[in-house]
Amino acid sequence: MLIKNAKFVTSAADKKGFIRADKPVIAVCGKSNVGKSSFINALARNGKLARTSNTPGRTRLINYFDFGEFILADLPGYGFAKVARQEKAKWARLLEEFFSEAERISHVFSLMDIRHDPTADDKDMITYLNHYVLPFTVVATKADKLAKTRIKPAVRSLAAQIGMAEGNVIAFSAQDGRGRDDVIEKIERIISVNGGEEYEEIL
Ligand SMILES: Nc1nc2c(ncn2[C@@H]2O[C@H](COP(=O)(O)OP(=O)(O)OP(=O)(O)O)[C@@H](O)[C@H]2O)c(=O)[nH]1
Ligand SMILES: [Mg+2]
Repeated sequence: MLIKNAKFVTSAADKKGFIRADKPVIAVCGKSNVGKSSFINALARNGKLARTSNTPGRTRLINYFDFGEFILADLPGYGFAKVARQEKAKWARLLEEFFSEAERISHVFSLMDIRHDPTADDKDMITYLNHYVLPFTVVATKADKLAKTRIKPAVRSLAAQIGMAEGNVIAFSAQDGRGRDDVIEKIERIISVNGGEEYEEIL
């Protein structure tokens, strides 16, 4: 699959803003600063598509990007301590609404930092995805920050801690492009599924 000219579509602050797409919508979730926007930019090969930032909690809206054959939804990050309680409640409601319309979401990329153990929030997110019976893949971000020999053991450890098969965890780096091909291959499989029959098998 060739990705070119990925474009920003729209932002949604609430349920009314959710889009009804005629192609698969794939969500990207993870804690603040884990690299969600950078992941999207790396797939698009466009560093300016999604806004990235050193300041965690930057993306407060759901941002949709059209990749031609599919849509990526950049979800606001969780686990940012400095956010006010009211803001957190708003976030929770937005995500709840988003995931509760599971039939509109073809897949979720759940991003976790390859250097750290999954946080309680990361584990909650996995529980949540399982609860809504959403197919997902874990993307272990910032792999360039580990020595090459440590990448595989880190993936294995991450997979074990969240009770997933190693094959469902992809080491990724927005910086050096590691894992980009694996993610695209995964997306190809997701969008080639038609009629939902194969989904039932996967689930
Ligand atoms: N070295 C390295 N840095 C990365 C990588 N991905 C993201 N970063 C850096 O991590 C910081 C956060 O990246 P973002 O992509 O903005 O993270 P985010 O998950 O979208 O953050 P929020 O929108 O705040 O939830 C930025 O300074 C990025 O440059 C990566 O693969 N390698
Ligand atoms: Mg972001």
